[in-house]
Amino acid sequence: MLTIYSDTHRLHYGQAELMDGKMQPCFEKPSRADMVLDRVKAVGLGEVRGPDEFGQSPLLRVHSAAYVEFLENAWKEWSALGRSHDALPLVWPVRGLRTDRIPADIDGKLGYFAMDAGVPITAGTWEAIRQSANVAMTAMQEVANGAKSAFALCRPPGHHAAADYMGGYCYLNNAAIAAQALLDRGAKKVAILDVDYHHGNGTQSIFYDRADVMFVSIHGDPMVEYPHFLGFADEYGAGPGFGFNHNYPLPHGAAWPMYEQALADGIRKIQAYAPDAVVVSLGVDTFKDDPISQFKLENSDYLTMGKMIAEIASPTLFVMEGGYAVEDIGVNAVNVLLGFEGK
Ligand code: OKP
Ligand code: ZN
Repeated sequence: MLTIYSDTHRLHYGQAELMDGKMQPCFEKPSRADMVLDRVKAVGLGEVRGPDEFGQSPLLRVHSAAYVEFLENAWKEWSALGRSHDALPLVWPVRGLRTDRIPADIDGKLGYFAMDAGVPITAGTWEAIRQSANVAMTAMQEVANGAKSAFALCRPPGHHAAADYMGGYCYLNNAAIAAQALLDRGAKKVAILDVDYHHGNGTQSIFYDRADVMFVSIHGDPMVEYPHFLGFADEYGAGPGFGFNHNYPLPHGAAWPMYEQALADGIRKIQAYAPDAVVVSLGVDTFKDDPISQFKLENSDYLTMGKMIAEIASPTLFVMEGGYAVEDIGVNAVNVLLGFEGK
């Protein structure tokens, strides 16, 4: 399987995130991608190539122009005030506050375009997220051109990012951008299977009212897990999209037997949909030792996961999302790819 990877991800490295009431080193860090790349090479998964340049048009197919412009300029506006630490939002337009005007100053903009404070913007963030989307697009192109599969080793991840907001370490929604690009290249139906531990709220919201993208997600129950405010089982889609969204919230402590049932059911939904291509939002924070997650998957479960995904028998684009047990992220992510290839 071809892997697309860019070193540019290194330009995005937040200094700290607020968790459990204290500032801590960011869990979403460059070594995550290094470990996955090392494992891709160690097992000889296949060729590794850099991304091509796709410009802004594929981003604008899923994100608003105002949001993309904000991402591009945020660091400039922040640093122009003499600030040198990471830009972080601190105020949000919740119930009853106005969202009909975009603030002019950077503190207002950060809140307007974010769902939480887990999205530091640094000097290199724009270049890193742009290239992360290019990585997804380049791997997408391979699948559009007839490859059975490809692996987009994206960093930072994307599935919490919606049309006009960032959140949960995510800025541009790489999987959504790739899915839309597959449609733009002639696919009639694309299914997105999100196996990251956290619900892919951004991806769901982008395609919620559409029948040409089915979204299936297995994740920690939002009653007790981030992102808290989306990802429940009764979210089936809206309007023409009704019946094309399927959430499988699972309790803390869920191990493979319970996970497998949800995955098998989600895969049946995708098979019945008969998509022209599948995009897998590949997060491996379902691992038992993940420092911020509460599922109990083992290294070998990821091989089985890959085998099950292969049974969909559709061209498949894997897009890297979360996974914070850095020692195991490479083994787990690449096990899914090896399992898919029947190894
Ligand atoms: C990004 B991805 C947990 C705090 C969670 C944000 C998690 C973002 C995960 N107590 N903070 O889905 O892996
Ligand atoms: Zn996650």
